Amino acid sequence: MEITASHPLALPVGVTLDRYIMHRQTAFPYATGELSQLLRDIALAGKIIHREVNRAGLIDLTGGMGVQNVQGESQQKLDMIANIRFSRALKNGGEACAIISEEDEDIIFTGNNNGKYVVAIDPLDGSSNIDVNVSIGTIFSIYRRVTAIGTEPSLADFLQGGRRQVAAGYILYGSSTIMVYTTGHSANGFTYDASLGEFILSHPDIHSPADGQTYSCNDGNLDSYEAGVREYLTICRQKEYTARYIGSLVADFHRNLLKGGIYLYPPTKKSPTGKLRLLYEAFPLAFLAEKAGCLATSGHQAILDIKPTSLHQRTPLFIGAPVMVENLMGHLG
Ligand code: FBP
Repeated sequence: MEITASHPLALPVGVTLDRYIMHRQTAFPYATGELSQLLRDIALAGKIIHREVNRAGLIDLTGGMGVQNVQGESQQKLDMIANIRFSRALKNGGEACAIISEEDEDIIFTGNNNGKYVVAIDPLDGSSNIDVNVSIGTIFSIYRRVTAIGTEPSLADFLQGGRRQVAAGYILYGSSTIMVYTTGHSANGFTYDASLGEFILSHPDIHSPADGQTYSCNDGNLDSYEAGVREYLTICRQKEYTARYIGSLVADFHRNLLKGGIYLYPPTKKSPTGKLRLLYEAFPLAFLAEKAGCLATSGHQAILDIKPTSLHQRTPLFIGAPVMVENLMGHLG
């Protein structure tokens, strides 16, 4: 059998996440490899969750735990599994001195007080979709601590503000599993090849379209949206834009990032300050979005300029193609 240049066997395997991280690290002479290792620890936990999500129906990992998390939401079994897996990977990795998670009320101290970083994480986003085989994801945000290395980390390490993130991203468990992240320069996506056990660079240097024709919001909340949001959505419909709402923020965000679009979760009667959490949903996606040329706002200010005051505070979120977000802002007071 002749292996021509276009034959699949002739194609290079591609750039693995590990190799990409090492390559990027050489760009920073002062880099010590701790952030690189932390990203690897997150990727490792992502591979394990990929496996658990794929076989959830076979190993009784679907359904609720019968308990509520700090958000007052019923905790799904996979929420708990993902939370344990990420916490364990970060503890064993040794680079993170503390974690906050959507599933835990308080700061999780890893015991690695010599760790330079803290991590804010939504272990499994899109909980309402877990049992019905719809895409779900993990969202993470990393800060260099402000407290002294060797001491016990504190709240101050987590309330630094979105522009102080040193890395942020998500892992989407969808038709394929993809990890998309930034360390403050470009946004890159790595698709998981389970046969190799490797994340492979598949979406280098993502630049999102400046405009789009897709809007993502829970239409069921329409009546409780403020007038300006309803005005904007009416114009989207008049322009025959496409409504797409998966109900998993990571999945809706990923589609809009690649194809152009806007995701809206405005204040509602049920969630007057917005539903989404600032530290481990809005900040990381806003940090990534801005590196890909998108905008993210609360309706009053850029998400990354919000001064955080508590671990699980919520915010309205409008994020996506800059032209669409600016048009929306034109309708908000
Ligand atoms: P969690 O599942 O992590 O709590 O995230 C919140 C979320 O599920 C987002 O993923 C999603 O976009 C939104 O809430 C869906 O909310 P609603 O069901 O109110 O439309």
